[in-house]
Amino acid sequence: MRIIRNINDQWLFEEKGETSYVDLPHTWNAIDGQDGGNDYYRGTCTYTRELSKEECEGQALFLEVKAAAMSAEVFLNDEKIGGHKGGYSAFRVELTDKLSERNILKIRVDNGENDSVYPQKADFTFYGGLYRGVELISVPAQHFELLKDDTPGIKVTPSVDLKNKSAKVSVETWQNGGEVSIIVNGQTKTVPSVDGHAKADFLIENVRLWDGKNDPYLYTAQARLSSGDEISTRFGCREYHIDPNEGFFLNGRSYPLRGVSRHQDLKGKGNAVGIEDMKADMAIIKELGANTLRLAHYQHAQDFYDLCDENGLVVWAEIPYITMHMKNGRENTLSQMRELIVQSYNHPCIAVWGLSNEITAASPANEDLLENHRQLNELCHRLDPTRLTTMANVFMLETDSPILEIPDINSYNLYFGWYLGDLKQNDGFFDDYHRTYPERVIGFSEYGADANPSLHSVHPEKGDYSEEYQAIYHEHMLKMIEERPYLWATHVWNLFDFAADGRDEGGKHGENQKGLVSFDRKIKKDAFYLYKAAWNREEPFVHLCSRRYEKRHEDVTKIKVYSNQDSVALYVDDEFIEEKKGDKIFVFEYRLSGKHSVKAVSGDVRDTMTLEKVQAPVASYFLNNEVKEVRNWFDEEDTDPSCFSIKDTLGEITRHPQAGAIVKQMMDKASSERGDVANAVKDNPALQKMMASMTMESLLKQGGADEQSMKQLNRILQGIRK
Ligand code: GCB
Repeated sequence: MRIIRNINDQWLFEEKGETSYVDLPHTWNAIDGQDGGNDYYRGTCTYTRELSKEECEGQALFLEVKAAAMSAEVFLNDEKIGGHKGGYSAFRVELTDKLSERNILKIRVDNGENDSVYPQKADFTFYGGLYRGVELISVPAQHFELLKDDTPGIKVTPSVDLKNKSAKVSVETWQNGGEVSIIVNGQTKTVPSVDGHAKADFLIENVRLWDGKNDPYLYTAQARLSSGDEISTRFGCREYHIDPNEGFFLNGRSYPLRGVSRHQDLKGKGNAVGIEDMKADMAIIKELGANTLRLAHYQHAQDFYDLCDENGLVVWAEIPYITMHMKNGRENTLSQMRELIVQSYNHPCIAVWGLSNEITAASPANEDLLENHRQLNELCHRLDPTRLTTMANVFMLETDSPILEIPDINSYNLYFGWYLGDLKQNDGFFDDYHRTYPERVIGFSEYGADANPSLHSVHPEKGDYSEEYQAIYHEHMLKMIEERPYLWATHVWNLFDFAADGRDEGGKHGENQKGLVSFDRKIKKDAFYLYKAAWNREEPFVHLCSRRYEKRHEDVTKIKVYSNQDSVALYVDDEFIEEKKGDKIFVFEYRLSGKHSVKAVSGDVRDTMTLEKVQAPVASYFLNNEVKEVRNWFDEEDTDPSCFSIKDTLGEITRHPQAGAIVKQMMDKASSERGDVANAVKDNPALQKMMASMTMESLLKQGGADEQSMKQLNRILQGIRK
């Protein structure tokens, strides 16, 4: 018999000499890790608990720590009995021979700076603590393996024959001797343990596939030893492959992966979330209709991979080898990857292993970094020949970098239209890449724009943090993705706002606000409904956008509706205004005069909001309460398209001798004034290429040019024929 007891209650917690009793899951950064200033406590804390006699019963006893962020040392009765490096994977320690009359367990956990444990530099809070709970596992003397990388002891490798509708299922177990009975789909096989390893193959005829969202069917494999120890795991039978032109295929048919990324933390709780929180997140993902998740930037809870199995989501799983390569960190990348794969191997949801994220952002792609990636890639293939490897590259990594040849498939994180550049550069980047490397698989691992749902704008602009700019940004991205079926997967950054204590922007402290949903999960921003309209075809809905922009000062206002229906009717104050046919986005105009109730209707579904005409723009809708003149002078100027203008890209302009000379002169002057930055651009061909595809208008705005000088340059360019 195997008895699993959670021991999550009543731990004596000590932080900087102060003690209190806490229950697990627990983090010490739930508040200071989320309030901005980048000043949350990073150091060592201890958790101590006496184990009762009953909890120590059994022939062999193991402690399982589901996660200890970021490193841990385990002591029993003051003797060190184990330790672990890495804050996102589980680890076990055997207690059996160390037990005495009274047993005091102490776990010292450390999230301080460290030059050999990842992550150390990244855009999220490195919460410390025992944030996924702790268990005691009591087993007979003869038992399945528990120690090696916290293995579940049972490994299932299905291989599907789509033509014959069958699956060969190979089940392996590890144990300290005896015979093993393995049961799969009603068939039992008894096999000997040879050198601690047993293996049995099964054939499932008329196999029911794990078929993504359509039918995420799960089988169970069980294994028993004569001692009574018993383990089981769920698994799914599925086949996938990826085509450089046509993208992802699941079970033989095209299944474009379109979805979001998720960080695991929650407002007020940090990373110490429970199963109910995870289920609530999954309900939101189901409502959105995504069919894939990038579970960034580290191993997530096994409970969450279970939820993905059950709900048919195709998952990208990764380790926190992120932003900055550390010369002492290689062993840690390998151990975190080994644990991720060993602990998560049986989940059918997982399709790819992510080697790293934006690793060249703060480190050169030197030989040490390349070798680290080669070893990771080789490790993934050795431990798991059934899955592909990938990595998420930063936008300024040149596409001919040798690092792109290491993983099986590629992906880029691009933020054109948010941190820099124009939305259209995203389109151009992928078109160029696909043209240059038609045989390579490419995906879009991150894209997003921050939005604070209390900020609003009638003329949304990059950098204004308005809910409206985020919506426009995603409208562009959704269309660009729909037009590029070769993208093997696309993941919005991020589904939820998350804690990044180093951030202090967009009217909030300590949050990255690129979420489609707020950090407390209470507000679904407009962009959420855009994707819902595209991805959730089952649940008819209409959604009125900018509902929080209630007090409007413009005379004629825009009323935008997102819907998965093909027509939407608008009513104001119960009077029918107009019905429009369309696809996902429906835009109406209405002249305001006082307070109105607005209703959007399609068939049986409706949404309502109130609007009110006010005399002046409401300051609280603007970042820092600074009311901006709501007009874009450029759109009001008459532009002759046969002549150059600042709407043309730098590349287009510089190719023309006369226009090019003018712009070059202007840029030389600017670079002599801004030395270092300009030199960095000069020496970086990837950045130069990027700038060439940006419009002059966007470059000027980014460089802080004022309206006058932009108008002046525009007038000069308008005098030059194309
Ligand atoms: C990235 C990183 C991610 C950040 C994101 C952002 O490229 O991979 O960790 O949170 O950008 O919002 O800047």
